[in-house]
Amino acid sequence: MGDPERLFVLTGAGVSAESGLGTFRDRGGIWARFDPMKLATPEAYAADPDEVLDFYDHRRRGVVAAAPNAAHVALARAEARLADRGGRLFLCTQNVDDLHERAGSRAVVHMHGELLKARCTACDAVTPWRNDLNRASSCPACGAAGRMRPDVVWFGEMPMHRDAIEAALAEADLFVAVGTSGAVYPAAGYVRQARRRGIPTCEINLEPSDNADAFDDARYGPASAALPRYLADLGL
Ligand code: BV8
Repeated sequence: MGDPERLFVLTGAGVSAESGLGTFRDRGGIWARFDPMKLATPEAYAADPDEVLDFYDHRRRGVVAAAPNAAHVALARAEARLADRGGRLFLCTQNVDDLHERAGSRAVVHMHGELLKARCTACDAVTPWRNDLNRASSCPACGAAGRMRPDVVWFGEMPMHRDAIEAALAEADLFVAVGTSGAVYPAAGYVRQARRRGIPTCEINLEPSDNADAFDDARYGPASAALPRYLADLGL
């Protein structure tokens, strides 16, 4: 394979695992301990907003306290190196943390939203938000109280930035998935879209993911070691 010019990277919770943020589907993971249907759906929020807001408050505190690891840093460095030689690294993350940004990545597409932002369900304004949210929280844009929710994508909601993601998939010459189980759609389907275009695909994960057979290359190990090594092999 020649040097990639248009690299599409999809990241998942495994990239942030070594920063101390829990993954979802591993043994002891977030969805092994909590029912996602009771915490990460619009119906759950309508039925019991306090419980849903508490769950996200706890996770937001974890994100604020965490720090990027070597996997985040390697991706930021690769983005800059590829840009220097006229290429582009499109970083699409399912993660709601801000560790890619804090490692120095400039253009991060958060397809499942961002935990450090809140959205007003009255006026739709999105506001940076680092503190707890509760039913007294009011919207800085319209003043409505009790209408703020985490700006994340719940099950049954439409993922964000779909047009930019589709456009990047259509022009990529290498697709790499890192630290994702391949269990949640539409993200889990991107590798097959890439394969249909005939471009090389690689997964970097602790163990084979649910759709490991869809990739034509794989590197297994902790992302903090396997990803920098892989990017170095690409000259990035
Ligand atoms: C939608 C955000 C319609 C907030 C989350 C079939 C086709 C299409 C859709 C569906 C379908 N069947 C069902 C659906 C609907 C559903 C879905 O996929 N359900 C699944 C469960 C079957 N999808 C949706 O509802 C989505 N919306 O489809 O809209 C649509 C869309 C497009 C076009 C037309 C119509 C919305 C989904 C949003 C879900 N949001 N949460 C929050 O964080 O609370 S889910 C959650 O899973 C996470 O947030 C994360 O974003 C997502 C993916 O998880 P991963 O990142 O992969 O994490 P996981 O723990 O699973 O895996 C971690 C991996 O890392 C493991 O493999 C592990 O081995 C590895 N690892 C661990 N440590 C390390 C490591 N690897 C390397 N190094 C390490 N150190």
